[in-house]
Parts: sequence; structure tokens; C-alpha cells
Amino acid sequence: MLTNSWVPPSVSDSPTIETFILEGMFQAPAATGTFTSILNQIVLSSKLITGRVRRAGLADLLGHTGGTNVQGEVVQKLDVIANETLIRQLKRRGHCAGCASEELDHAILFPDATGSYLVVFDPLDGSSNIDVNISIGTIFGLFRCDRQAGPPTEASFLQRGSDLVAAGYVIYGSSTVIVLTTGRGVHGFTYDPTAGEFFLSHEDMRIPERGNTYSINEGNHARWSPEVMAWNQYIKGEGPGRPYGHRYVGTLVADAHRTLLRGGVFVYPEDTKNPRGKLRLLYEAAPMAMVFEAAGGRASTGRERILDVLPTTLHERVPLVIGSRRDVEDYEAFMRGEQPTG
Ligand code: P6P
Repeated sequence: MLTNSWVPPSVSDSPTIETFILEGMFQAPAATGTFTSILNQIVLSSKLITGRVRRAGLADLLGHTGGTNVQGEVVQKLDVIANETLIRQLKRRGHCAGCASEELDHAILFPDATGSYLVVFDPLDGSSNIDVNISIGTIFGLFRCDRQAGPPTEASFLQRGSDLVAAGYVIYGSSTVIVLTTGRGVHGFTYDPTAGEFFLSHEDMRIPERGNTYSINEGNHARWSPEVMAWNQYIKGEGPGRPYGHRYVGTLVADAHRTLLRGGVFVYPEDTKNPRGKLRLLYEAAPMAMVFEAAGGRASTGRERILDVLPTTLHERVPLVIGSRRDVEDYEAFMRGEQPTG
């Protein structure tokens, strides 16, 4: 007879991400299930991608294809696999009307789809770190498309981040974690490969009002504006709560995830090499901004709210400052030529 035998830690009482998403659907009376279906396709894609990422060194998946993408960046083999996986899964159920990817010059539209959602994603963020076994990630966002105005076109993707209905990221790190917001809080789910499921592990994530680390590529110092240099000197200088510690992985998802959990600020500013910034608005900055604001943080270009910026092209770049509300506000003060209010 079974007694109260020890339950393996992997078989958790926490809900799986699919259950959590489904419970969210039941709370939305008008829900048709297409939103839920798309989120679950992204979850399935994450499971498939994590399986490849974990075997990359063994299955000849390291290295690059020899090609370059629309950004002019060398395309890594795992980039292609992640991109194809997401497109294939999102197309399968006919609920996604189209998707836009960092890896594709143009949006892909699914004319036979019945759903009214568009998905934007960076399929494998930080792919230059794949070969050295540093964390990489996937970033995604969901927009509605107005079918009353006719079938969606590439222009249908050019929406403000404030119009996102869901956003999140997957970090393929020491464990694989999905962080997701549908506008009602931010929740993290950790993958248990023995169960093949993501279990709720970080419920209602809230970023601290202020942190004690800053994250920026100090190697770009000579390219920064005087305002960014002034902020950089301040954050490294002596004063109440300063100097901050410096952390920089070089994968947005990894630097953002640490910042979300511990507080502080991540900055990729405009500079003389990237006058509009390096990171992309539609499928990197905007989804991250939705997550950080939903967790009580702040997301800015340094001068305006990321979620207010209207993209004019799919691959538009933007300066990105995300993190604890007070730390981002301090950065914004320097961008105005002012000192923080403390
Ligand atoms: P840098 C990775 O290539 C990426 O797109 C982001 O994930 C990351 O934050 C940034 O570029 C790193 O850029 O110029 O510091 O190597």
C-alpha cells in the first residue's frame, strides 16, 4: 500500500505553464482559446529549442551556417533551428496570423489562419555566446491585428509596445526558465526535463525599487555621449549606496533576467557606432519593457518610455534602459543634464 512516500522534487505541486495559461483563459469570459493556443505553441517551441541547446556541443549544432541575417550578423546554426521551430509551431494551429523575426528580412503572414494575433520574436538572443556555453534566450511578444481592416500586412506589426497583449522571454541558462506576462503580473516557470514540463517557480515577480548593480558594455565607453559618461562615472563613484557592482553577460535575456530578479539597471545606449542604439525595438526592447513595467520596473530609451515608441520599420533599433524604477529614473536625469534626486 502506498504510504506518504517521498515525492521526487521534480514532481511539483506547482501548476505547469499550460495549466497556468489555461486558468488565465477561464478568467477571460470572451476568450476563444486562440491566445492560449499561441502561448502554448511558444511554450512547446521553447521545449524543442531547449532540447537542441542542451545538446548543441554534441550534435554538431555549434558554429555558424556561413550565412548572415538581415542585421548583417553571422547566423549560428541554432539561430536557424530556433527560428524554424517557432515559425513551424506558430503556423501549425492556424491561430497566428503572422510572425516577424529578427532572422527574417520581412514578416511571414499566414493567410489561412483564423486567429487575430501577430507574434514577434528574437528566436535566439545572444547567439554569439552559444559556442562558449554562456546563457542565451528567446524573446517574444503578441500583438492583436484588426481583421476588420482586411488581412494583416507587414505594416500590421508596426505597433507600440503598449499594444502588446503578452510578452516574455526564455532563458537557456543553468536551467531553462520562461518569464511571461499577459498584463496581469509577471510569472516565471522552470523547466523540469524529467517531466518535460515548465512548472511555476517565480509567482508574481516584482523588481526591487532600487538595486546595486549596473549592466553596460564598458568597452564602448569611448563611443558614449557626455551624458552617458556622466551617469557611468556617477554609478561607479563613491556616495550613498554607491559604487554599484558591474555585471555584463552580453546576452540581453541573461542581463535582463538578473536585473529583474535582483534589481539595478541594464543599459544599451546610443553611441557613435550605433546612433539609434543596437537593440531592436519590436522584438527585443518592447517585450522586455512590458515585462519590466508589469513587474513594477521602468523601461526607457533614456528620454522616453519604450512602450510609447511607434516603430516605423520591423528592425528599427532603439536605446534601451531597463531595471528598477529609481535606477532608471537616475539614468534619465543624467540624460536631461541633471543630477539624480537621490
Ligand atoms: P555587445 C547579443 O548579440 C545582443 O543582441 C544582446 O543580446 C546583447 O545585450 C547585446 O547584443 C550585446 O552587445 O555590443 O555588448 O556585444
